[in-house]
Amino acid sequence: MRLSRYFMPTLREAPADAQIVSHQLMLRAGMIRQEAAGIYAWLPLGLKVLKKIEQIVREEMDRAGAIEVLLPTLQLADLWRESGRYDDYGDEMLRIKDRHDRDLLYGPTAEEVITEIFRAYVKSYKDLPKNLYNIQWKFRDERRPRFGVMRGREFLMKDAYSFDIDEAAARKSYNRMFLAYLNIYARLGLKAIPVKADPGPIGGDLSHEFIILADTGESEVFAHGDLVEMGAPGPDIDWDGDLEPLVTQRASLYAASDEMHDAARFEAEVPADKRMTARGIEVGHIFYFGEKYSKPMKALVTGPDGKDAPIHGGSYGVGVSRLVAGIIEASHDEAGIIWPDAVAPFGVAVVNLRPGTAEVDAVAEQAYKALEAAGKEPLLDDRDDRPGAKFASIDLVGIPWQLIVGPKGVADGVVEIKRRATGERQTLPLEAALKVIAG
Ligand code: 5CA
Repeated sequence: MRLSRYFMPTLREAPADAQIVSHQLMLRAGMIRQEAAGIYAWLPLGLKVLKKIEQIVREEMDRAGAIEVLLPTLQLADLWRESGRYDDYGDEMLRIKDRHDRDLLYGPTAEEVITEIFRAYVKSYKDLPKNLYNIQWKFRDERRPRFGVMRGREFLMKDAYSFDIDEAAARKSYNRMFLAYLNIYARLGLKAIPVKADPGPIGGDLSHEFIILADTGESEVFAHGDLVEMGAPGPDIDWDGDLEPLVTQRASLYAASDEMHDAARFEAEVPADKRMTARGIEVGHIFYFGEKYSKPMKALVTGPDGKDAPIHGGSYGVGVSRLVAGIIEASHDEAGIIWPDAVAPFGVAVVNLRPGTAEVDAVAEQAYKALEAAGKEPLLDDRDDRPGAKFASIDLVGIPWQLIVGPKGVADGVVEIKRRATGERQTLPLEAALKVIAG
């Protein structure tokens, strides 16, 4: 991509109402534009990052044996009347009427829709287990949408739904998702802590939230200071064993407490010198709820004994659009965003310091083409601008590498490369520079 033809509307300053760093940086980097409270347009750079996160989530769901579907954003209220949640859900549900005066809603989640699909086709225990997932926009009419895409009203969620014959099998499905979640966050370069959680309006008796630590987070985590091994399932996690953890030993500073919602009990059990609280961002939430939806909605399968029984279900959410902000909270400096390579909108910026000078243009073009051929998704900064302004905007948008081509270097047969995360610079002949970046 040539920056002179791209659409990357960076801002020198963030609007005053952006309170947290990820919101400020997403606005300044030209990633999103607010269209209404909690409703955002995704601009090219933001969309690229969103799609990369979405793809990592998709790959890990597929690897864990879940199967992708695409559900509609609008749902029939009658389905929610069947489960009993239509009235319970309250003001967060955006209710809509169509021209026939039918009650619809913009889905805040999809347990009812997926249960309706499942019961239409699956009738026998022989077809279980099944896990269907969906990456789709959701709407929750949050009382206080804030912090940009961190708490939006419209947001992108991956939601997976498991169907099993009994509780033991369902807990295995739950544990597979638990492990897949650890793998997702590890690939995104995040340290996410699983915390036992309150199932809230989704229901059920077993639930974990996945929290990344950040001072600006809205979730409070009670933790103690022992080192724990993550990646391998925890003590209460029995998993199939055929799904390999990507991180076999990720030492984390914090073991999250099971008593997140019961601070008093927690404090009684953990010695004072090991107690601490931290703030964090909830980037995923998984639930085991058994027959909560299958019973009222009559999602029954015939078991080996010939009897029909409701399936045991779970649901598993990842906040895909929230993760864009979460990664920025975890990875930035005074100059701007520092994208982990896995989700960077471009792998490298080729910064031409003197566009219009034939020899400099030639080297910049050569670098750009080589990096494109190597699959590094280069952005060619061919803008007619001061070097300082170019560096500032490339640092701001967080591209992991810069390859800088200027008249002096070209005369000496070298270019400069800079790693965004460390600021480390090297001056090298072009071929050697390309090797460092493209591996
Ligand atoms: N049905 C279940 C699992 S599929 C469910 O809806 N879970 S949830 O309510 O916990 O949402 C899943 C994830 O979506 C959350 O962990 C969070 O990361 C993200 N999320 C929830 N509400 C918002 C919001 N208003 N803005 C951005 N992300 C959100």
